[in-house]
Amino acid sequence: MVATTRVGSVSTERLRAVLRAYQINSDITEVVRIGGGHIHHTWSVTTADAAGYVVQELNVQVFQDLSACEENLRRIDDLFHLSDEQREITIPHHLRAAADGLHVLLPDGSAWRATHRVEGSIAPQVVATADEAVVVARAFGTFASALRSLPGDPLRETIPRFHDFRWRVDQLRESRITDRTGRASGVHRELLEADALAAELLGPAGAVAAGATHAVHNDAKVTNLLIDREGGAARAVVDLDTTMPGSALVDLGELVRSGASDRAEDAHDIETMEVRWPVIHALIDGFRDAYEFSAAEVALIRYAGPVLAVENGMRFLADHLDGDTYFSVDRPGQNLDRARMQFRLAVELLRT
Ligand code: GN1
Ligand code: MG
Repeated sequence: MVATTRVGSVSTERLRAVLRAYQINSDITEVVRIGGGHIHHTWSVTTADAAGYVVQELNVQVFQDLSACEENLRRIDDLFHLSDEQREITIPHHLRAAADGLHVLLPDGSAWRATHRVEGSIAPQVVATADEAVVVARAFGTFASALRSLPGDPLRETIPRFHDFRWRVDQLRESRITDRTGRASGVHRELLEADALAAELLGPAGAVAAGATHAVHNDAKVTNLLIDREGGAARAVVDLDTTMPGSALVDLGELVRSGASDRAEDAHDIETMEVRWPVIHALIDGFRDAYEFSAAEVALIRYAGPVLAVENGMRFLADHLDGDTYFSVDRPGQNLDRARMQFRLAVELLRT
């Protein structure tokens, strides 16, 4: 058993308390921080009986309505795990705590969730090849397609106005005017770039997000898929808190903007960055293999990537101005780097 140590700002004592709430009393033998996500904090936890779990401390500033998340997750979980249909793609199995709840609250007020670990899987940070891109995009297309048959009422909105492009423009303007951290004068060029790109894409953005008839993932970045460590096959779609009514074009746009370059999302050296058109085409083809767009949607596919790049870029830039309160950062300027990368991507993607 490991003594009480701290791994990436969590103590094993807290993890033990979380697992106990799920009736798991076995000792913890290994804790590994899983990076990559900007919102929740995530650890891979192994217990003495060789079971593996993924334990997350939830960001309740971002997800303020945990009961909406809980209700949605339960229904998504049922769709993927209880229906008789054989599915090509799945999601991790959520652990159930007392009274069957998915979330647990510790006495300190923190909120947690745990799933069984998808053994033998990894979450690559970049898509390396066009073949990999097909696998990743087909998985998200399959996921969106499966959600078409979710019975009952629409899923609940877990974050209001999440893909409301115009509202994101307004939010950035507000952050610039408030200038809480005095950073606005240092990002004059980026603000002008955001204005120009947003003006160009306002119309297409409305069309891309419109027609939201069923639930989609809404955060379909390439890193939100687990693939098989050995064969590279898709294993499970993760990060399901934003799965709610939306547009499949938004999911495709997220895939394109997150898979278009071989650089990390916060790379410095973007001047020499080139978008990888074979990978982009593979992402589009892979998604369309599994998900049928209407003719009107097909006509908008070319805008999906640029719209989502600019939307994310505006959000990163606003957060930089606000003092990095939304997306987690490891260093100052990281959100600014992320914003620059997204604007650069949008320019490249619009060039054709
Ligand atoms: C966040 O949680 P994560 O890192 O998968 C964000 C997405 C952004 C993404 C940018 C709830 O996703 O909307 O596109 O960062 N999620 C939320 O990398 O805001
Ligand atoms: Mg994630």
